Amino acid sequence: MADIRNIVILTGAGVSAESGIDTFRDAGGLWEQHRVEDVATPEAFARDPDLVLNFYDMRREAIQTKQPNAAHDALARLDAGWHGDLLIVTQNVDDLHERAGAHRVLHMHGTHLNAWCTACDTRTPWTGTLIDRPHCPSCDAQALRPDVVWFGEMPYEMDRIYTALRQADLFVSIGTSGAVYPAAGFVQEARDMRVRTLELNLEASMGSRWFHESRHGPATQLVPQWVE
Ligand code: BJW
Repeated sequence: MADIRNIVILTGAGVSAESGIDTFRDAGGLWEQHRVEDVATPEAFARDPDLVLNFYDMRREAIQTKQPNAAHDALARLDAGWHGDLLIVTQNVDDLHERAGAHRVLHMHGTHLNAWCTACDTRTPWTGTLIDRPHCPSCDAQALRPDVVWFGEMPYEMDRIYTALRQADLFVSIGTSGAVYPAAGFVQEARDMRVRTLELNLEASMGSRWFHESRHGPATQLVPQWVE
């Protein structure tokens, strides 16, 4: 890492798997229990809001009982001690990076712990349920939804992410299948900019072939080994 100054780290569901949070596409993952079209699109929310709100209420409640693992801890240590630019771009809607102590975290697919009012566009910290249609604390409308990015919606802060990628010396992808764009395309963006790329994942992902180096194993082992 001697010649590395600026790092972009992309994390996915695999980094939180060993904290007991289901991934999306592994055996027994979330999408085996719920078809993605039924719960993670704006059309699904319009068609059956109770199903969607219940799905997110259950996950929001479960996440609050989970704890950061050794991979989150190692990334938080790296964040605290790294003097160059560093950005942890997470696709995860949990807050385990922050609870481990990381500060430079960007949630490109939003967070479970906000409610978004579609009437006044205010985001409010939220740990309770949404199925009972609470009123927005700002405008009183009953128009709150989970502050997460569904298929067909624009992920958050893309300009900031691409700027960080352009300025990076190293791009590291941790625990993500490479199935969902635009995150799955970051490795190719990085390579186009001649940025070094490294994948840390349980197994070969859909994007493994794009990385300069790919290491396979559980995040709680690979990430601390890479950081120390
Ligand atoms: C471990 C481990 C351990 C397990 N240790 N590893 C056709 C072609 C290309 C694109 C499209 C297309 N048709 C439609 C699109 C666009 C679409 C898309 O990508 N669809 C694909 C299905 C093809 N994308 C969108 O619609 C996005 N918006 C968009 O594109 O806007 C336009 C735009 C264009 C250009 C620039 C900018 C914008 C929005 C995508 C929103 C995704 N939303 C979700 C739900 C969020 C809320 C919620 O949580 O419910 O985000 S879907 C879901 O997938 C979630 C995740 O963040 C995301 C990625 O999943 P992730 O994290 O990779 O999890 P898994 O389960 O897939 O993988 C886990 C990995 O971990 C595995 O590899 C395991 O091996 C590994 N692992 N245990 C280490 N212990």
